[in-house]
Amino acid sequence: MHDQCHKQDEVKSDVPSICLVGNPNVGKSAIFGLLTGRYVTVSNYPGTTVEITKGEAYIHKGKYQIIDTPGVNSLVPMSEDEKVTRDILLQKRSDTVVHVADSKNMKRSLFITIQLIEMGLPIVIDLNMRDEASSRGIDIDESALSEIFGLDVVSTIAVQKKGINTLKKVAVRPRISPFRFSYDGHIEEYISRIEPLIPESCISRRSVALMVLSGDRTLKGWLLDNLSKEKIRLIESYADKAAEKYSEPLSYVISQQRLKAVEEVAGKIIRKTAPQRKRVSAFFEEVTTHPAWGFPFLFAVLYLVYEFVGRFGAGTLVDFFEEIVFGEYLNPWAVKIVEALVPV
Ligand SMILES: Nc1nc2c(ncn2[C@@H]2O[C@H](COP(=O)(O)OP(=O)(O)OP(=O)(O)O)[C@@H](O)[C@H]2O)c(=O)[nH]1
Ligand SMILES: [Mg+2]
Repeated sequence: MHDQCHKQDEVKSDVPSICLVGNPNVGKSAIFGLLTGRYVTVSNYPGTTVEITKGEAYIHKGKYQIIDTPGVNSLVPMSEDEKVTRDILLQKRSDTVVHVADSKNMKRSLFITIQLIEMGLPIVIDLNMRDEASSRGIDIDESALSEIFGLDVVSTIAVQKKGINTLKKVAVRPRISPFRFSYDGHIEEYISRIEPLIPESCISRRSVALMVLSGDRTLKGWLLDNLSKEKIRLIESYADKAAEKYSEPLSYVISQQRLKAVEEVAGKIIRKTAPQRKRVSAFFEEVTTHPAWGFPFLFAVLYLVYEFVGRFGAGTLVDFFEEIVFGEYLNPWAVKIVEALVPV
């Protein structure tokens, strides 16, 4: 897989690359910023208006190229952004794919994880936004997740710069997951028919076969560049035949079967805990319900209310409005206006 991948890689460099991939809004760019520092380049992905940010990181004195990719909801692209991310994985060698996952939304993240695993890529899972997950009462069993997929799993809170050193450590020694899950027999049969026809790339033939079966039209250009028209026609005829068995589109059937695998994994790694109360509200709740401190606290609050409403509101503010606002400004102006308009 990698020989062809090296040939297609437009950046002929020995610097290993770390590619950040994940759903939209999960903190990829925040992690990118923490890994790379100041010197980054932003360029449009060839032939598109989609911006790709690249930077450098030094990890254990080694230089790495870090690539920030557009967020994806699936790696069977439905938008130009998603196509760019898929094309980077397809055509550019990634020495590591850091899958940035939103810890509070693990099912959505796992849908991407299993597609990256299917691609046969070297992966590290970064459970970001652990703070938001905890405050919603969501805990993730990191070691169970690591065991299920045979991958390193780290937790980060990018906005607090937490976990970045651990992420750096594991990002330079990623693993290829041995995790496999099978689709129904009919889909598996057509995967095995299409797989041998798929050209080499930076991702597995199985994952490309699944994209074709999902009706991914965005692959056509790449297929035309790498395959004869006859072979493409044969692949397409297999995809059409495979779809005939189902009343729903094959892309939907494949997604449903992936979601089933996601549910199974999610059931083993997501634990609900009591949501962490915000520290300030927890303090007030404790003081106001305390048998000894509750009443003094109540009197303190009543006194403050009296001071604010009784003295400041009814005294100072009323005097200010009566004497200054009305006495000095509004009343004299109103009298002047009336005198000017109504002849006496
Ligand atoms: N609470 C919390 N917020 C985070 C964390 N990481 C990132 N954010 C915030 O989440 C928002 C999205 O972060 P980005 O880094 O732009 O996410 P992204 O994955 O690059 O988003 P796209 O490029 O749109 O796919 C920003 O407001 C970040 O400040 C985290 O660990 N905890
Ligand atoms: Mg981003």
